Amino acid sequence: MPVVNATIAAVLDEIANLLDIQGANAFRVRAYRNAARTIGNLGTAVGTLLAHGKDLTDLPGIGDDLARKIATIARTGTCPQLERLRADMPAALSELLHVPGLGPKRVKTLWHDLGVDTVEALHQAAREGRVRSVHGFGEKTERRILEATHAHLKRERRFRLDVAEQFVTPLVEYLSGLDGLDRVEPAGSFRRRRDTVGDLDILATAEDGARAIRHLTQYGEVADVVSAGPTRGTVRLRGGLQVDLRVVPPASRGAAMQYFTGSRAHGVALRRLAQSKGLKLNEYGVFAGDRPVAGDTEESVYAALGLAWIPPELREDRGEIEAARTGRLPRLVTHEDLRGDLHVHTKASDGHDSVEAMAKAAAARGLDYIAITDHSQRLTIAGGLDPSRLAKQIDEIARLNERLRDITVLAGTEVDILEDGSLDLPRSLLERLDVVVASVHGHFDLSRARQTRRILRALEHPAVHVLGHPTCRLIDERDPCDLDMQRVIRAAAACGVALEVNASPKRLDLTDLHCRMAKAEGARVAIDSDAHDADDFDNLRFGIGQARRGWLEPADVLNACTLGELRERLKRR
Ligand code: DGT
Ligand code: CA
Ligand code: CA
Ligand code: ZN
Repeated sequence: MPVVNATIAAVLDEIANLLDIQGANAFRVRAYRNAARTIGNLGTAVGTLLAHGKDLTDLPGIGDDLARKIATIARTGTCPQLERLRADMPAALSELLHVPGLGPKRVKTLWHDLGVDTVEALHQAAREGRVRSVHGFGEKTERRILEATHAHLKRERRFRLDVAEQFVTPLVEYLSGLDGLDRVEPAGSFRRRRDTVGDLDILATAEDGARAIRHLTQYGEVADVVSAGPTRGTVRLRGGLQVDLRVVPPASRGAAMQYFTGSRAHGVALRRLAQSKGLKLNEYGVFAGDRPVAGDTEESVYAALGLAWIPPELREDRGEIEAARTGRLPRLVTHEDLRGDLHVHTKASDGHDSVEAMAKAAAARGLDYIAITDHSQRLTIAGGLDPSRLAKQIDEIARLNERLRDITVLAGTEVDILEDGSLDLPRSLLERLDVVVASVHGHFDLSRARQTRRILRALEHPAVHVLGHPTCRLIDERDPCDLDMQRVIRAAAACGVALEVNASPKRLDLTDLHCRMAKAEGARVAIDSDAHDADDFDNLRFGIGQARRGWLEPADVLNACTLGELRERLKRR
């Protein structure tokens, strides 16, 4: 049974955390953390690499010892070292590290001095005023811990779309392998391409439902079975993701797909519409009295209600039903509409591949152009380019274009927006570039007024073409900057600057609602991979999902136009 990369990364992270709490050597801890990041970012499953005889020590920062451990984890989902660490320490300690503001040092202290080993115990200790008595913790810290643990205990656990996808692909393949279990397809928020999913909903058809559900419970990644009945089963996979499988007869498949795709709000609105027409809609079909009038396909269900079929990404009760009724559904942008990618890194800064390798990878995926946009000098940890290195890269790209046939490489930069809204490179150099992406990489916590002013100033800079990852959120890691997005989007429209939908599944920034706002204000959007290695071009599909959720059409997307049109638009700016 394949262990997905996200699980391997989680195991490595847990080892790092437990070692850190034990007070192990910092280099050792960092080695595990870096390995977790490397594996988590890989485009190909480790199991597949190993099956092809690849040597894991070719990956950056992975030596013989780590490679052996990773191979063990890829086979078994765990490794002896982790089991030893877990046996030595309370199980919930790693969970404490997920409370904002708590690092390994503090967790270690709280554990030793107060015996706190769960989030609940810490919350209780803070409530009783015991935390402030610990050396290095004051009243203020205690109050923050009280709030953070409260929020943590209340929050529902969600999974990033790309992490969920790593589980979905092998699971669907496994389920489809059972004779008589057909048309296995994800529904729910996963099908609607939300940026995160709470659980996975899978729909399939079968004559013998109970047998199909039993097959699910026998899947190798299942950690525990929550329920297993004749038409529905729920299991929790290793790593915590919950899966609902529903099995329906073929005649109800369309209605069930519609029902379990949701969203709830969309479903409620549809049922109301059905009622107003004297019909009844449920997960088995559309009925006039007891007579079924539709249900085998989704199209038939929508048609019975007088509606065009609505793409899943739009099903949030945000006006899509009215649009489907009046023939005004948008022609949503697709992956095939993208002609280029305007945000790409190379090993000149913090990417892993050369300009040429990135160009070839993009060409292989059918793109006509990419812009190379390495970091600028201020980002020293990311190997940012100073003016002289950037000037050399411009020449390198010009030479490369003479040799390349299938793709054009544009010279660009991802220039840092400094704290005051000025840019990290001189204007004269920026004006030599084909594409200037301007992004924030620090001072995330300025006040709303200052942050907004900072971005507006950058937008007004005449050399800027794209505002990179506008809110700087990292899903599950960093909240978005406090920004007046309405003003930012209006200013972008007025200045002719495109707003990025950064397609990295950790960012997905702009979000769906901001895409919609951009369209309403007449601002263009650029759907970019922010690729750091060749495989990252495949992330574009996640950006497409958000853009579609934001009702965007090809005309709204800057990099859905031809190279000729793009050059015109960049010049006109
Ligand atoms: P999630 O899992 O939180 O990311 O979001 P969903 O949309 O996947 O929600 P989930 O898994 O609770 O249910 C899947 C779909 O099934 C949901 O979008 C609509 C449908 N559904 C489930 N329970 C109900 C319900 O009680 N009422 C209605 N109207 N629909 C429901
Ligand atoms: Ca779900
Ligand atoms: Ca569900
Ligand atoms: Zn960036």
